[in-house]
Amino acid sequence: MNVELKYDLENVGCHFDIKGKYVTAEPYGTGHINDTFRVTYNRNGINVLYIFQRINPFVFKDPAGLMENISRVTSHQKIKEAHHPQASRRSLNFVPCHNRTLLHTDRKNGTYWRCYFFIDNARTYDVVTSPEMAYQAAKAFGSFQSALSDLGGPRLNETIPNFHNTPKRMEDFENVLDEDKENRAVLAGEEIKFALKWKQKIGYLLDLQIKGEIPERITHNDCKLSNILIDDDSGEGICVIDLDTVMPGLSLYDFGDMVRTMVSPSGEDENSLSIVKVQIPMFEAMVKGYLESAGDILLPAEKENLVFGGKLISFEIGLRFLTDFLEGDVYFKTSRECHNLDRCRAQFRLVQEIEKVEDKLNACIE
Ligand code: ADP
Ligand code: GN1
Ligand code: MG
Repeated sequence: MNVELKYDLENVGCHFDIKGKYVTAEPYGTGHINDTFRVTYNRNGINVLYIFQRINPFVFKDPAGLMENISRVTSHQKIKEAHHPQASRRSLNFVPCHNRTLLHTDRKNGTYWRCYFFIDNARTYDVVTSPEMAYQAAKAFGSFQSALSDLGGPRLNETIPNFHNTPKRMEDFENVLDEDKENRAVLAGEEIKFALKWKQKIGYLLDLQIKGEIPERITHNDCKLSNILIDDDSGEGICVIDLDTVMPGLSLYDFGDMVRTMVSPSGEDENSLSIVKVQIPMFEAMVKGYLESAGDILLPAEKENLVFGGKLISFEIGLRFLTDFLEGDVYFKTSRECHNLDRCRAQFRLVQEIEKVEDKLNACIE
């Protein structure tokens, strides 16, 4: 169904403290989880844009805890960026509801909405187009991690428990595979074999954490290229978005997701697998950007495992796509048949491509 028609966005907007008259709304972005719209209001003859987002209730069970995290994180970013001439574009800004809360609760449908000021003159990309873009995006994600390294107060809420616990993801996969309720395992024989073969490597980062070699940090946990707004004029990564999974994690989960989404010229769901490959200049640019902004906070074991982080997260997200394919596409939005299987194949191919050039990639870090 067309998501635009599912919601009365003008009515949703009535709950937020927006000045002006509703004009129009359109689905926006390429996120797999929430429903996002760009909404136009007319205020004294001038069009003003907002982002309305319906939080996916199947995925996020504690919207209040999630918004508490985002408020704390964006407030901290604002303190750090206070003197920047473009401060208002460098972190997300909410439009509150009339009752001053940040979420509009639609009790009838059991859903939650939020509204952001639209950050203009910037966009997200699904595929990296230059080393400069990889550098800028990685630098911005690194600054984000670094800025949050001194966030005070209690531990952030875990908005999705065990989000990057790869052994737990493997357990979920094996349960879904045992059940094979959609009879799809037959379509994914090679991928299932690949997943099971990787099983002995997936606890490595958690083991390093237990040994105290890598620390828990506040991480973004969804550092894909399309979660950073790139400024149209300067090309700078100006605003890290999609903060729903900001919570305690490992820095290598974030760097790993950057590798997953920035080294290959292919999209995440590329079905010509020969296009999936590692472009060393992109990796070099990413390492440079990330270490420039986060290098000072990282420990040696974190720097030494950047390439492993890339492999692990590419594998883990591939495993999640495979699990969802076997389960009947209940989690990630899909727009074609076998979409999740295609996504899985592209991630697993990337793991293999990274393995082929691992030594060269490690040499870039040194
Ligand atoms: P999802 O959780 O579904 O991935 P995102 O929070 O990533 O949703 O938002 C989806 C898209 O909406 C982004 O890729 C981006 O293009 C756009 N977007 C989100 N927030 C803003 C904002 N404040 N200003 C401009 N564009 C935004
Ligand atoms: C989802 O929301 P979005 O599209 O930015 C997913 C990530 C995956 C990503 C794969 C909450 O991110 O974990 O890595 O798809 N988010 C959630 O593209 O599961
Ligand atoms: Mg997103």
